[in-house]
Amino acid sequence: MTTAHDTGPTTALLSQARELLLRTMTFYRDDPRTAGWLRTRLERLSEPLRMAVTGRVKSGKSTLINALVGAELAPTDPEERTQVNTVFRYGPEPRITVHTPHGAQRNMPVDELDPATIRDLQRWRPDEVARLVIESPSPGLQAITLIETPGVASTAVKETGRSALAQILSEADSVLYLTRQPQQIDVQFLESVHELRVARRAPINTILALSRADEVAGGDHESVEAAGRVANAYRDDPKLRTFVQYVLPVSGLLAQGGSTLGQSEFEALSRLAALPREQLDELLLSADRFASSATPESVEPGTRRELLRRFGLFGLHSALTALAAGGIDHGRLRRQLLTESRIGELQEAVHLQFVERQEALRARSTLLAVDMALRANPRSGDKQLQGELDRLLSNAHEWDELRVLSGLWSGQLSLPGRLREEAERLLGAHGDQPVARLGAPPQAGARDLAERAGEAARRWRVLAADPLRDRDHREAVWTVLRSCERLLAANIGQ
Ligand SMILES: Nc1nc2c(ncn2[C@@H]2O[C@H](COP(=O)(O)OP(=O)(O)OP(=O)(O)O)[C@@H](O)[C@H]2O)c(=O)[nH]1
Ligand SMILES: [Mg+2]
Repeated sequence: MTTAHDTGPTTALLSQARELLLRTMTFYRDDPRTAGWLRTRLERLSEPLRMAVTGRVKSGKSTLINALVGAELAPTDPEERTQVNTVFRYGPEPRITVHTPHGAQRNMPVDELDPATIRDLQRWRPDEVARLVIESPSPGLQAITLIETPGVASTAVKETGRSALAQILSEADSVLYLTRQPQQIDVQFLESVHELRVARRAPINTILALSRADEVAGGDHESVEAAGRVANAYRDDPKLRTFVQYVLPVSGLLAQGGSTLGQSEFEALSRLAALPREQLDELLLSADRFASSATPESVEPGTRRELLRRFGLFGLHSALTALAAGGIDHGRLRRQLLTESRIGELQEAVHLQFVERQEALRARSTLLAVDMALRANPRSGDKQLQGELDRLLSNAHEWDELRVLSGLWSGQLSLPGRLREEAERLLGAHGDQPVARLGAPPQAGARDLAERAGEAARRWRVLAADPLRDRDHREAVWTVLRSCERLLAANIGQ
């Protein structure tokens, strides 16, 4: 992060939130459970940002996590699998820790992490295991910790009676929500996230991924493109856009396949691609035929079944067509699968919306922790902490920015096209850094940035003075203006 960002207003917000958390800890110092719980929240501030990967049962959460981590760690299965919150975080050595519902922890020594071990642990019941923490030295986990939650409306969530929502929000700073196609149940869930007291004032950042995109339109060669069109349609859906910052299609399976493609898999695929075209086309007619056909013997059915599990029919189609055309080596095939999966766009969205905004997101989680502690343990003398919490929730410009952005996206606020684009950019929709907000070239210096911020501030000041607009509109314009002024202040005199 740049210096300007480190010393910017968001950092001030985070340190105020941290300060309040410390004071709340002192307030509950004679209550070890609450103080201990608050201490874990404090420790999280020095760890990577936490993103919950949640959504419908079987929406491909584990597969996508593997793709983001770059290793097959999370077990993926056709039957309902992930029953407990599973945290995937960076650690220098592979390690698994089991947390019980009563607060105990048990370290499980492992030489290597493999899905089978994790699968066995995930089979434990939620009343035996509250959380699994998987540590891996994978570089994919250095900037962000991923938390898979049981699917929305899954048996685990129903059985324990815990709301999926409460679980997620006490665990994560941001949410990646997966569904193959948004339905009422998804909208209800996203809406309820938004209606929490803290979230009403400080919106929770959410990306919606239309998952398993390679299966749209029957899994043929146009599937991922078709999924892109579906995502575009939802991008303009006012109801969804009230709750989510970003909508995009992704195929976790192709991404996982691309990021973990092994040499023996590449060789088996190459042998298949060398078959006469007609034989290959026939083999690819259906998943059944591909997996169980007696021929070709050069790649036996067991291997074909495994290839089908790993890449799906669409992935096989795409890989074999590319290999049959020739000139594709292992590295290129990996890149092709990754491009088709559209994982790069998802990673970029995660970076722009979450990693770059992490100070504001961490501040929100910290305030949420204070709110939860105060609500769960009311006692005399807590009014002052409550007042301070309310003040931080009401006054932070960061929350106003997020609210105006969702107002613009959901259509509750309207601005003429060009102004709207500029407002979105200045509010940080394309990245939190000053260069992104000001639409400046990456190498722009502080002076250039200050000039751009000054010009933008002048333009928005004129708009803010327009008396004909309604209150919401005026407030939105004021918010953009304040963002310009902050950018100006951060870059002036540097
Ligand atoms: N074709 C295709 N299949 C996928 C994709 N993602 C996941 N799958 C398959 O869908 C099934 C479920 O995938 P998981 O990743 O286990 O889904 P999940 O959401 O973690 O499932 P639960 O944790 O049990 O709710 C597996 O058989 C995966 O191979 C995808 O992008 N494309
Ligand atoms: Mg899973």
